[in-house]
Amino acid sequence: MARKLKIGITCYPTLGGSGVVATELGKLLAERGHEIHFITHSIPFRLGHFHKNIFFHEVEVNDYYVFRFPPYDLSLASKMAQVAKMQQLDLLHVHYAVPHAVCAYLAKQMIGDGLKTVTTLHGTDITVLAQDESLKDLIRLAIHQSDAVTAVSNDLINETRHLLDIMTPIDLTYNFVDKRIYYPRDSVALRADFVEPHEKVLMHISNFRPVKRVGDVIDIFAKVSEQIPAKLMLVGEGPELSKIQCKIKNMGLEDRVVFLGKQEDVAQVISLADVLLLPSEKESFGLVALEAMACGVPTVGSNAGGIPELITHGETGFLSPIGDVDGMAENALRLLKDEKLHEQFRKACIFRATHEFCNDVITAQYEQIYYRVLGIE
Ligand code: GMT
Repeated sequence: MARKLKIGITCYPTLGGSGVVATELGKLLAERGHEIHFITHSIPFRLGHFHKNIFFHEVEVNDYYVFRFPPYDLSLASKMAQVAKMQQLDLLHVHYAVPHAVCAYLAKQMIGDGLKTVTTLHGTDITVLAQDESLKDLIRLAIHQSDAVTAVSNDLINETRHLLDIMTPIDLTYNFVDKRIYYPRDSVALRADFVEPHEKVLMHISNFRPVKRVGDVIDIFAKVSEQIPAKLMLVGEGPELSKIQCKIKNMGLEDRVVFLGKQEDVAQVISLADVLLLPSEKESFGLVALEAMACGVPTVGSNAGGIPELITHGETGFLSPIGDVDGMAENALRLLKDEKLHEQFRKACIFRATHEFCNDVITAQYEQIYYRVLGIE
């Protein structure tokens, strides 16, 4: 049996999908007997209960008066090196190239080659930051200096190669869900609090960034609710929220839209939905669509980025070109008007989520990558 590892994990502990994936991965690795050290600016929001193999090391930023901008990146790099030395870490697994892979590179320079680094690319670090010429060389350096690089979809691998001209190997490690948490929850009583028995529920969950095209969500819902009784549930918060609230008011949809704000128990909330709407402009993977899939909820959305690798068009959801709100509304109606079709999709969703994107499979893939960089067979 291969030896248990001591792994440092750095992520944005409060940010969307990448933070969720990094935290869940740490928890699962701890269950498999590895010792996990989170090195982040605050406790990851999905960390949950105490586990004997999980430790948290807070990155504190010194705000000396000489600094116009407190140097978070340097504090993080120092903390990584300090924890690696004290805890004798085997490797650092960082999520996001900027600044985390750069900080890991600095930490390695301080510790020596005994410390290995693994970088997981999640999307925005490449699709947005790598467009910035002034950052390109830095991101390329961070990727080249990592002992292994993984990305959450083939689309993101291709984009990384294309934007940064990177030819070194990148491992594919899809996002995953813990099937012990993400399964169809009983939502009969809860549903009655929000909708009438004859109404269908459409849901959108995101951080309300422009890239999520939440305006399209409202347009799709408006078209759907012209034809069938339905409610739209919006989950999450972010920069576009007030604009979206105005749009809903202007379109006279207030009494048919429910705002749930940020929610912890995503599996329970998603289980309320009949369809998830994800019309994003860009999406390297679309973790929320996987969370919905595992709960038996098909996605209607765009075919942006890595979404088609996750959602099989015509089996676990329907995908249309970005901005095609008419097509998306038609697809949602197809599913919502036909109970037999919806049930068929529901079953296919659960099967695909639990077989292709399940925690055991993906955690084992990460483990193999760790052993490979450490030269342990
Ligand atoms: O989508 C976001 O705005 C959040 C962002 C993040 O960094 O958490 O999500 C990215 O990483 C997720 C986890 O790998 C992916 O599921 C999302 O598709 C990806 N977002 C984008 O590519 C826009």
